[in-house]
Amino acid sequence: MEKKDTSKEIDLSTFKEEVLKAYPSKVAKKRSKAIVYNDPDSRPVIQANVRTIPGIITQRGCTYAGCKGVVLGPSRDILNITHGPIGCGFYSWLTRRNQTRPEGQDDPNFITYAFTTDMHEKNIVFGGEEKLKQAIREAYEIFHPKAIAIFSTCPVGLIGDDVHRVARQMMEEIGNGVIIFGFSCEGYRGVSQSAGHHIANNGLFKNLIGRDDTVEGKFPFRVNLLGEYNIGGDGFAIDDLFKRCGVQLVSTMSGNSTLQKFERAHTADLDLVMCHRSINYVASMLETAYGIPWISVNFIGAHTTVKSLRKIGEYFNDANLKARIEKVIAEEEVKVKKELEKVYPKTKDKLVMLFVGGSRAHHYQMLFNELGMRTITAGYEFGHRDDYEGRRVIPTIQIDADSRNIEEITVTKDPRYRLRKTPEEIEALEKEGLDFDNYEGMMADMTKGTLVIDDISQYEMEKLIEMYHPDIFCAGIKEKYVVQKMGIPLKQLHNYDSGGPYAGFEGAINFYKDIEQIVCCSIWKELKAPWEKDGECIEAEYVG
Ligand code: CFM
Repeated sequence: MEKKDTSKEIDLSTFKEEVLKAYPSKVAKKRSKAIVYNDPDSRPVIQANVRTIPGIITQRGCTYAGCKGVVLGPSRDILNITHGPIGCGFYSWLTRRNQTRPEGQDDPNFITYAFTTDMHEKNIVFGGEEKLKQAIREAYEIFHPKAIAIFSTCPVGLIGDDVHRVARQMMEEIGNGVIIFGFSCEGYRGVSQSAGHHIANNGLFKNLIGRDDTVEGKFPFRVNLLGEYNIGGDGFAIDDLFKRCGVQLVSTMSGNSTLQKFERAHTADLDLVMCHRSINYVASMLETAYGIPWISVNFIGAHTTVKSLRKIGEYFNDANLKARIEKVIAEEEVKVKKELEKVYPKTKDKLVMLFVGGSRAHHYQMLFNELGMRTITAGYEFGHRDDYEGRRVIPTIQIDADSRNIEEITVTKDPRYRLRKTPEEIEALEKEGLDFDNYEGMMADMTKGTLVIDDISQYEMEKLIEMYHPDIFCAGIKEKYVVQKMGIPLKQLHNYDSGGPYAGFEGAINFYKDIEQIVCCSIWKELKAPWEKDGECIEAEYVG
């Protein structure tokens, strides 16, 4: 494939019309609402979090993946059992590269295991509850975990197995203070993994948070980091920064987490929300029940890391803390600058396309900006309108049948509720630039006229590549080889391929190096798919 001269202006304006041509009219009408041209000031309405049209090849995963794989999966000492056929458990086993580091050699770490009830036809016909009970007994006998979580896959809901009843019964049968809780996170329950996040958040709040009032840690500035999953060691990089700055991390949800950290999360004084898509519900619940304010942060990108650290300093307003933060920033900025100077002339003006999950397609634009690269189009797999347009649009989002399917729990003030800051203090901090309970969304950070596409289809992705020849495409494993066969390098931004950490300053440096290697590698231009070589061309057309 011929490479375009990237210094030329790129005309994206014909894309939408061009891509919609191929669809039957009803599909085209629906897809047209999910493909919009950005305006960072007015932020156009985008269709998001609605069912994918049957027949379209989507990037999305399922509700079970969002609950088990994403939110609960990274915690190391809760024994997670998948109630379902073998594939669901097996394919959600460690492919996300979420890392963990037990403190002592004898501390439990169940992440390396895949626990599943392995339902067979007999269980589907006659019910799987007995098999689940047996699995719990066996797991307890062998591993003696303090907590067991059960995750429902599609057949569980279809045949009516009651995982919550089994959890209660087994908790009674086993005793010993073990906590057992279930999730109704059947794959079909929502339109994507996003429903699974919400279900998981409710479960965390109902079953774990607030169980232990112990206040521990040597630093007085106590924070939770929500929506950081320690992919490729990102969480470790952030932990390290916090330690150097003197910030006490009470709980990370849920990278490198433990049961105890969840149980003590309510003892923190500030919640930092990184991936708002997957966990904004917990931030709101912690604020309502315990009075912990929250702000959004982003540790993807050196500039945003600086900003996020300074926000923490502002909030606690302690001279010593602020000085430590500034010292760390000054030390790290030297290293970052040195690396950036080496790669910038090579990466500058390269074109990026980013289609990932529910927050990274936004957050990683910050790193690409640092490299002087241009994101001409981006989108989420399962983001909601607020992830694109900003949190303020939430009241205007229509609640459809799929959203009603997810339990809404009512959270009230806990007797331990404690105001961390008076309303006057919050107001003063807001004047200083701290933005509480808010995030601005992807559109605010993308330039005018760039393309924002929700739940991109494979066809649309191919069309983008054909028309604009990006220097790098960022997505996941399902897209990787299709894109690479088109001669465009694909960087996985879910599991980072084999790379990372990419968070914090250390992560930014890693990212600069990895991206420079990828976008400056000339091998991609040589790549020809077999059918291109043989001069064959296979094309099909929809005849509606
Ligand atoms: Fe949040 Fe995530 Fe993401 Fe996500 Fe995910 Fe992920 Fe993701 Mo893959 S929690 S929304 S459900 S940042 S697994 S660590 S990379 S799609 S953009």
